[in-house]
Amino acid sequence: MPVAVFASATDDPAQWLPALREAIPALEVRVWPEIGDPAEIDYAIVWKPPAGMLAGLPNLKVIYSLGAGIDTMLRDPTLPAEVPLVRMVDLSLSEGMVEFVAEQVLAIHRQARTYRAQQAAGVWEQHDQRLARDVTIGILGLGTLGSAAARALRALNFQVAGWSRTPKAIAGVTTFHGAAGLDAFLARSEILVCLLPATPATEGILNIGLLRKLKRDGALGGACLINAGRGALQVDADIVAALDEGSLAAATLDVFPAEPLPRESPLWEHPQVTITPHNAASSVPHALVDYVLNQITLYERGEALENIVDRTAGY
Ligand code: NDP
Ligand code: OXD
Repeated sequence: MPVAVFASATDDPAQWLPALREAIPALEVRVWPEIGDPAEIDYAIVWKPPAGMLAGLPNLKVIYSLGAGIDTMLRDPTLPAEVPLVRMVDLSLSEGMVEFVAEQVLAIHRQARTYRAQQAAGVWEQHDQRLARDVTIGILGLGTLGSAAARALRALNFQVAGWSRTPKAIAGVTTFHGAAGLDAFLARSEILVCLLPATPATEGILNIGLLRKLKRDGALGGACLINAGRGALQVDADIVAALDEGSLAAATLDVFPAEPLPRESPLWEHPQVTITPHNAASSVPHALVDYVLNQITLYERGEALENIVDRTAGY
């Protein structure tokens, strides 16, 4: 019987094990650090495993990440280079991210912050309603999650553009790519949604220089940022500075360079900032075990694995 080790920095094994054991009865699952003989482990099912852990499993065949972003794992210099790393790509994650992005875009578009403040003050006052067709949204990253968000925002009739590393074609979405396409993309984006992975090329991309290039004279009367990609993409101090100087009108942040966001961060108290605790799209055990099951089945049958991380690209 093949043996898997389960290790997660944030997930409770008690939530995963029954689902894994029910879906894959022919798999023995051991929970880190009680793994018995490391040489018996065939598969690792992990989220942010301890550095060095995977290197200690000499017969590991495949590493399955419980998350879509594998930047933390790639930062471990001991990560076995010869073992395929499969990242999580699942409709449940895409649906969660689409809901989050749509929720936050609509909150900006429909002036939710203003109406909440008015309610708190007992004020009855209507403000002009903008039309989605007049609002321009730019999505950084047009992969699994970014393209799903782009399609959903198009369905709501926003003007949507996207930026990626390589050229893309998505019906109804204006696409840009590479360094040469970035400024034109930013210049037309009033709401910037970031769904990029954290790589050496994207780290710190959400800095004051970039934020100042966003469109401020559109239907919303200001530029807004939504980052649900990774905290390493953003420079927190630059976001505060951009808000304070007016380059940004609002920011919604689900991810941070340091998580949990330290209590002393000025972002917590900033009136134009919305904070969520890195839960834009969470891995839900019963929705994701089928993915792991399919991947293990593919491997056991000698078929090609899906969604193997390209370690040279870093995502
Ligand atoms: P994908 O790998 O499918 O997509 C990544 C996209 O980013 C691709 O379009 C890629 O372009 C683009 N990209 C990468 N590097 C660059 C670059 N240097 N310049 C321009 N574009 C670039 O990832 P997913 O859509 O599945 O996930 C995206 C990220 O979302 C994850 O890496 C993770 O960090 C984050 N995430 C956050 C969650 C949350 O709860 N907050 C939940 C899940 C994921 P190309 O296609 O041309 O290569
Ligand atoms: C992920 C995440 O990458 O939850 O899946 O951040």
